[in-house]
Amino acid sequence: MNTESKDKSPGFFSRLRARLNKGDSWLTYDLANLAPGGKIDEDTLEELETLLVMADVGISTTEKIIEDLRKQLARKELKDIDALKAGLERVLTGILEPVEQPLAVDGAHKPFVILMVGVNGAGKTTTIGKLARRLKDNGKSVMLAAGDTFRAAAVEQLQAWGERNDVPVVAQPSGADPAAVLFDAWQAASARGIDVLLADTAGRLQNQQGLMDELAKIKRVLARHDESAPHETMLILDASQGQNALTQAEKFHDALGLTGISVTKLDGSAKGGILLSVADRLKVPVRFIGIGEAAEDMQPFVARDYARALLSGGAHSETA
Ligand SMILES: Nc1nc2c(ncn2[C@@H]2O[C@H](COP(=O)(O)OP(=O)(O)OP(=O)(O)O)[C@@H](O)[C@H]2O)c(=O)[nH]1
Ligand SMILES: [Mg+2]
Repeated sequence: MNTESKDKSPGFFSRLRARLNKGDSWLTYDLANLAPGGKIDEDTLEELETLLVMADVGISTTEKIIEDLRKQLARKELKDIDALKAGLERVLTGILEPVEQPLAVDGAHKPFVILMVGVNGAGKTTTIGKLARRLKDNGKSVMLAAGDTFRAAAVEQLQAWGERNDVPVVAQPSGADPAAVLFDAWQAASARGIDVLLADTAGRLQNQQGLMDELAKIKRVLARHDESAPHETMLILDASQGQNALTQAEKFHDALGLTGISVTKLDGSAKGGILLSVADRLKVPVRFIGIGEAAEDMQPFVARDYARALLSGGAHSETA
């Protein structure tokens, strides 16, 4: 069976499936145990409810899922564990599908500016590197802007990705005003007719008001020169942070008006449930998911693949 989607990388779905379920806390491992006699009833749903909450799906989203399954049960659609799995997959896909909206670079904007934001260590700089590679492979010209002027090694890290992908990097000495760096980069990109400008920023916690204001300022400065910029304000969320990632997403969205979210570190965390909460509560498009550090370990988010990966066994799937 070919469950791969439109995407070029044939191994990504199986790798996602294998890596997502590597941990033992995602509900897949227990699903068959939910109904020892094979009968699905209210007790089964209650147990499933607990599992979903433990898997970081969040209380309100979990309630919504269980409510939907309860209706299926009442309609006698949940005859056995396979029917429950299929029913659950439908519900999860239904929650995820509305946020399956791939990033589209609008050629009318030159440069199309993507501003990366998120807490410390979420994967902003790595995602920029991976995205630079992707965009180049798709024939776009790319420039990187080192807007993280705070962390000493941040500029070198970005430059390393720049060299690897053969894309120019605009940087200033550390301590410089990030808004000034990004404006500089915008001018350079604009003068050279660059298609996409990827702007890095320093990590910050959602409750550090001064630093959140700094991001708002960066947006204002960019908008002064192109009122439609930035064209994408993308939050990078580390899946291993569980429900805390939802809080981050809500706060960043309130402060900046996010247009996209990418989720990293879905490998080795077994916390894939967080994406359901984020999709259900925020309704912000989910652009990419990351399952490793290499450039090919990032792919556009596909709702059905993701729901399937959550619900299928991991250990034996590498070649499935
Ligand atoms: N396993 C795994 N590691 C990842 C993934 N994405 C990023 N990382 C790693 O996470 C670490 C932090 O990534 P960075 O890209 O530096 O994160 P950042 O958000 O730029 O961090 P700051 O600039 O310090 O705020 C690095 O070691 C990355 O290689 C992923 O999808 N899976
Ligand atoms: Mg960084």
